[in-house]
Amino acid sequence: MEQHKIDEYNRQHLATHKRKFDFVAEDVKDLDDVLKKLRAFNIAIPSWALGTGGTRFGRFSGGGEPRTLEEKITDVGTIHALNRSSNSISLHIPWDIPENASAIKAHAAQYGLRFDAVNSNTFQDQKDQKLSYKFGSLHHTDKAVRDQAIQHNIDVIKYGVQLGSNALSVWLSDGSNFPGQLNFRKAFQNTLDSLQQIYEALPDDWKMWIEYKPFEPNFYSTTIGDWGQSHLLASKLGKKALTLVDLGHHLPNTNIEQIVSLLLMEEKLAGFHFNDSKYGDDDLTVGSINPYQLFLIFNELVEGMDARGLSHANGIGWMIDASHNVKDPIEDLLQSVEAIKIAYAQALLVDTKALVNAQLNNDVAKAQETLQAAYRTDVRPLIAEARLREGGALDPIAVFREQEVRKSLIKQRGDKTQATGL
Ligand code: LRH
Ligand code: MN
Ligand code: MN
Repeated sequence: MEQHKIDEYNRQHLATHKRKFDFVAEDVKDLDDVLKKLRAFNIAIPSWALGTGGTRFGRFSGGGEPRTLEEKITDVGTIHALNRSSNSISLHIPWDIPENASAIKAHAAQYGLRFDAVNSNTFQDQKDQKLSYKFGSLHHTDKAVRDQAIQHNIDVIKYGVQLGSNALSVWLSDGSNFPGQLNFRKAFQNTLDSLQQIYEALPDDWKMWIEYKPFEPNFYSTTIGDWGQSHLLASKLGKKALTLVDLGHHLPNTNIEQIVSLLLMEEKLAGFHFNDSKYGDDDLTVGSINPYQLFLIFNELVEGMDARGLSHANGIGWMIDASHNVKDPIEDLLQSVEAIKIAYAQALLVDTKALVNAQLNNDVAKAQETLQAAYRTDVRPLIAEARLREGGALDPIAVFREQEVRKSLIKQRGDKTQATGL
């Protein structure tokens, strides 16, 4: 994406933007601070989201999908050039294997990208794999299978070290499909023991993010099924182990913002896999179904991080985990990043003093008014302004379409490409 094309688009639309920006900016108390925070905020892009996702019933490629890790990085580079808020990429191994780490690192650096958490995969069998994960990996009844899965995680850490990453993200599909299939206690103890061995291989400045999920692919029990089980493991393992919250990994109506608040308080919040859902782990575009929930989560984050004097931009993993099956993946990711920034900006606008007063006085209506006043503010011009000041596009999707980026990707890569991943 050539910078002059972005600049040209911005020049043409500057007057309209200015009018909208001035209108909303007038009522923002700490405008400079809000813009500074929005400019610093970045969200990692998962390497598996750049191809069109599928379901178990089918997969419909959109064309021009990245065929290699280099091409995936190039696409993240396009996203980052447009929104200036996606300066890192998270790899899933072995879907993406950085064989030549220094060349991959240099390719990413060209676009101003670094590597976020590396994800291990012991939920599928790979072609030349000796033992099967059909009945689980780190929790398996057979020590040889556990050892194989432990070794895979250690290999993933090694790749991550070469890339300059500093976190290992572990999601296990381990569980059972029928009552009686599994001894819960032994499965949990095996998992803990396996994670302990992986934990020992973590470099000093690394973290282990433990993801939970209530069901799928197992439909009776999941060994790390909820935040309690993840937190139990993380607290037994030690300071470097933390709980990762994937928004899609909750039973319907779970109060995710409350979970986030307590994990943050306990210094056990690893970060997020952002997505949205109506039914289960739908992996829909962030903010497409329940943007109010997203805002409430950010409200807890801003409040909790400010209380602990934490920088919003660092210290927590911000990552998208979605892989859409009908949209253009680049447009989908641009929308997701935008939705996250909208929720964040709205949370920054909450009148904290008024909210604290309302809470102290048990003024329930005032508390709701205060939150919703921020939520119902159209903050999009603030985000556009922050993006503009970083050199990004006032409207990233409009530029992507105007420049016919997908068309040229199809021309370069072909119409029938299929990226590795989900
Ligand atoms: C599991 C999950 C986990 C995987 C990713 C591909 O549902 O959220 O994070 O690594 O999907
Ligand atoms: Mn996830
Ligand atoms: Mn998921």
